[in-house]
Amino acid sequence: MSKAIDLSPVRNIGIAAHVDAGKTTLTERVLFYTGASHKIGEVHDGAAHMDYLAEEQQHGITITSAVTKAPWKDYLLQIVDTPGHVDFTIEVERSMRVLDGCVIVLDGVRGVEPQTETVWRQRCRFGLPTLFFVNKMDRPGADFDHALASIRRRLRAEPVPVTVPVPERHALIHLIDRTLLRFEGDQGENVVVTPCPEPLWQGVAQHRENLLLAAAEMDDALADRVLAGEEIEPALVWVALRRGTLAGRFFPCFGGSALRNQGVQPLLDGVVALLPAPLDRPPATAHRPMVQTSSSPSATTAPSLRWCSRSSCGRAGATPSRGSTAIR
Ligand SMILES: Nc1nc2c(ncn2[C@@H]2O[C@H](COP(=O)(O)OP(=O)(O)OP(=O)(O)O)[C@@H](O)[C@H]2O)c(=O)[nH]1
Ligand SMILES: [Mg+2]
Repeated sequence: MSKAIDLSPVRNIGIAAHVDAGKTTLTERVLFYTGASHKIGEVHDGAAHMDYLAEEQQHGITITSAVTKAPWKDYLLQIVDTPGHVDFTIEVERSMRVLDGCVIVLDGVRGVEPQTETVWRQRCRFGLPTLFFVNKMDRPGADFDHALASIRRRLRAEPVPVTVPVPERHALIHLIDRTLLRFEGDQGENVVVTPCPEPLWQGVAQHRENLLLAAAEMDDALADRVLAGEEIEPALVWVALRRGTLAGRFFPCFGGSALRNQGVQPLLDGVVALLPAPLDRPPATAHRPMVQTSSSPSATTAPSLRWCSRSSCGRAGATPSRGSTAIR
């Protein structure tokens, strides 16, 4: 008799972004912090575990999607690192079919870029609950608020910040817990959590307010308490944020710098708390290809059918006719 597997602690997530936003660098940190790998492999050294093809290591770019497993606390993450280059966009598309949620990585200097818009459209097609990670906050010119504004303007989506980077202190402010997080040790493996000092908190108080208002949208009782100015327990905020994220109402945003080992562990906490388990997702639907049978009453009127693989569609004169079925 087959044994039932509990899927509630499983998170099937993809990492998607414009080329060079830092997806593989981020995934390498995930492998290291979760203990799935004993050392961090850097893309620029041609040593990233996720870029396993010789061509990927040689050129420092991801070409194929690669999947890996990593345990985080009581959860199991199954992560797909996708390529960002436009030539390999079909790799992102085929990965999204098997995912339950995704993390879209932005470059903190550039914000939303052209290929970010493409992966956003792909994510919309599959209705995937999504978090953002604003990476490269160590770079001169990085601007978290600008990145959030670009999500609003170019993707027409509502970003809700959860962690706000403080690059000059090599730290993050956690808006739900009201804490300051510093990443110590050679590779940022020790997360030191202290209450957020008042002067720093003043700078992010508006973000906290926006976060609470977003959470309040999902829960009337919580809304009353937020409007009354009461202190809200973090657990309640997480539950409301999860509800809004799964419903696609808003998109929690985390910040940091994967290369400098900052901000990855709180992102993982966000992934397990906010993104869906497989059973939280609606069942996948498959489309039965139209089959022409002589007994079918519509057979004589049905448009001509032609299976069209991606390669044959690309050939001159192979434009799919009405009613043809693309196999992807
Ligand atoms: N300064 C800085 N550089 C970073 C950061 N994260 C990644 N990089 C660098 O950005 C470059 C691209 O990083 P990747 O991780 O390969 O980016 P990617 O999104 O996986 O790239 P593709 O898969 O080819 O689209 C590498 O040189 C990284 O070292 C960061 O947080 N800060
Ligand atoms: Mg990559």
